Amino acid sequence: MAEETLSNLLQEDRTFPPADEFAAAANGTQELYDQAADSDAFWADQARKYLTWDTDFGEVLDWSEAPVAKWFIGGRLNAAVNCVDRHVEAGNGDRVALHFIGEPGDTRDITYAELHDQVQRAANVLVELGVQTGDRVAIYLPMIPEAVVAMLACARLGAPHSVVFGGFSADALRSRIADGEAKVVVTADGGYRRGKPSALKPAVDDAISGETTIEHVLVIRRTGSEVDWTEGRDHWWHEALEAAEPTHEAESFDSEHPLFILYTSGTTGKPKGILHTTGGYLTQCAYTSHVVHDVHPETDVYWCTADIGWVTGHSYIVYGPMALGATQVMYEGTPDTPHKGRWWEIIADKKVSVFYTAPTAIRACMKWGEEFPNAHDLSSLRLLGSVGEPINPEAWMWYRRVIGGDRTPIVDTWWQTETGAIMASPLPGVTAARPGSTQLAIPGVELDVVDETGKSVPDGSGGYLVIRKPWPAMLRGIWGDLERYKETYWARFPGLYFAGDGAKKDTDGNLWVLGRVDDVMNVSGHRLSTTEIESALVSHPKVAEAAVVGATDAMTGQAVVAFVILRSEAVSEADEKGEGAELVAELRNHVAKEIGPIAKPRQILVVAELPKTRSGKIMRRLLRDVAEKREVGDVTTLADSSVMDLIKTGLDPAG
Ligand code: 6R9
Repeated sequence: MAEETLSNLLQEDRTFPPADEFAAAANGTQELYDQAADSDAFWADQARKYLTWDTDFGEVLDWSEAPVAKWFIGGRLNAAVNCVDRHVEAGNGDRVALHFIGEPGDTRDITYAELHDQVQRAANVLVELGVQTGDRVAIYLPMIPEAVVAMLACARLGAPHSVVFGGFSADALRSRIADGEAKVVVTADGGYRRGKPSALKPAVDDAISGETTIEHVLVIRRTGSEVDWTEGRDHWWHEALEAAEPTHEAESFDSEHPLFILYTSGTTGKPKGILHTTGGYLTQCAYTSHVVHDVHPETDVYWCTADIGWVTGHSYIVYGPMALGATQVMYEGTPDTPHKGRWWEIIADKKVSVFYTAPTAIRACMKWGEEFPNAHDLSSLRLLGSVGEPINPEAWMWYRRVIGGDRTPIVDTWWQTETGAIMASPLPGVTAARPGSTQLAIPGVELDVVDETGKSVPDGSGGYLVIRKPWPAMLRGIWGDLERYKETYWARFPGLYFAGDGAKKDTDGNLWVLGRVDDVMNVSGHRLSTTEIESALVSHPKVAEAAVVGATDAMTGQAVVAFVILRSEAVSEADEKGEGAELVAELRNHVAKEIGPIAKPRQILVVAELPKTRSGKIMRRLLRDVAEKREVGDVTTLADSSVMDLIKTGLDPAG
């Protein structure tokens, strides 16, 4: 399959050299690649160029405790001051930081001066609630400005935030709170989703019922819906901020002070708390916002459509653009509420010039049709970006033609929660783009594709994507589990960071990322682990065993397909009452409740057996063949080779 995709991709020879006008004004330059030859000196320059340090650093990189890096040794700074205060001090307090647009149509423009006020007050409130430097604060919010305020208030205090995507369930929130031992959770009564208020507070109440580390809950009023209230524990955000001291003196923290934890799916069921620290992370976020997104803070209106609950929201809504003092759009809702032209209407209205979104969204818009974007004036756009999964050349071409008016460069940016910031991308104004290729490592980063033995493969062939040298925004570990960090990323190829992605280099040395090679799925740009969903299914009383695979899906990249073996009581019950369809619906909802709606399987197939090796490992490769309606591959290592026939004949032909 990967081979097939690849031969298509490698025939892709359309190139799009930068327009002269764009190149003349671009932040990125060819010289950056040359300057990066001495990478320590290069990163030291970027750190001093983009950030304000209260104490300058000495040594650039300390790799003596590899694979845990330390960057910008001895340097001290405050991330929130870098993202807010210094812009106000420089006289840009009146500049809009956020053009907020709520799903129901309410709008709010928040300047850097207003943000400064809010962040200071919120920091004071957290202190009053007992939050000290180093304490963790969970944030469980919709896409509203207070999410940014809460994150920056934590950063200001040196209290690492742990943002949990608002679409996750109470159970997911509970396990993340427990793993990070968060002391306070910031939430809202709810948010607007597809035209209706969608409650959040009940999930928090549920997640912290029983034994918990949470002492206080700060609640933002967004929808005005009724909420249950626990006196002494729950506090209204607006009341607390109003009563708080308006100023807060920020402290500087060590460059390696933890900035946040963000949970992401791994190959086992337990999500990994990815740890990021301050100086290196912020440097690479600001640098890439500047040279890859080409943000010109005085003139651009930038919009990244990601949710704050994913790393893209952390790095390219909060830390990168705000370190530069950019003006951006923040939108609460979905792209098709109340109509399928909503995004394009916002771009025309706010004159958005730089737009960053995901291939899954682009493919959905392609399906809805060109008439929606065509109905709006998109001429303000000058640069488009893509992130989250491979973008197929057809979607790339559509994006450029329909959204970019055949004029804008596209940056296809490869990176991960773990890398913290963009690692590979064309540099707009410098590189000639290839539809579907993430192209080259950015200046300062060294990527490679290696074979099974860790040897670099020649141009024109494929293998595993690795990173050869430490980079400033790299993760500093997995929260509370250093061994798992070493094991997951550094054990496969000693001395190299293994990203978990398969990739190819074309004959010109361009990079084509092909997707995950481990048991992690990528559904609409969201990482989900097969094991996590299997565990959720097996937690249902009617399920005996489950195997989950990611099947190629034209719309979402991959889709979750589950194979379940029912407990015998459930089988006879379903047969007798002819309630198979109801049971499948019940199981899909169960997964949504356990993990969140994005993890809902597209399809659940009830089977009598699962294909297993003699050592008992489920052969997901074979199930993927079934899910993708292909000829089933080699079954010789199965303990019982007739199992696949049983599965195929047992399946309802409508599947
Ligand atoms: C930023 C983000 C990381 C995984 C990564 C890869 C896939 C991201 C991509 C891409 C091809 C791109 N991925 N960007 N694949 N081309 N431009 O998405 O972080 O949620 O941790 O996912 O996403 O498979 O390994 P995260």
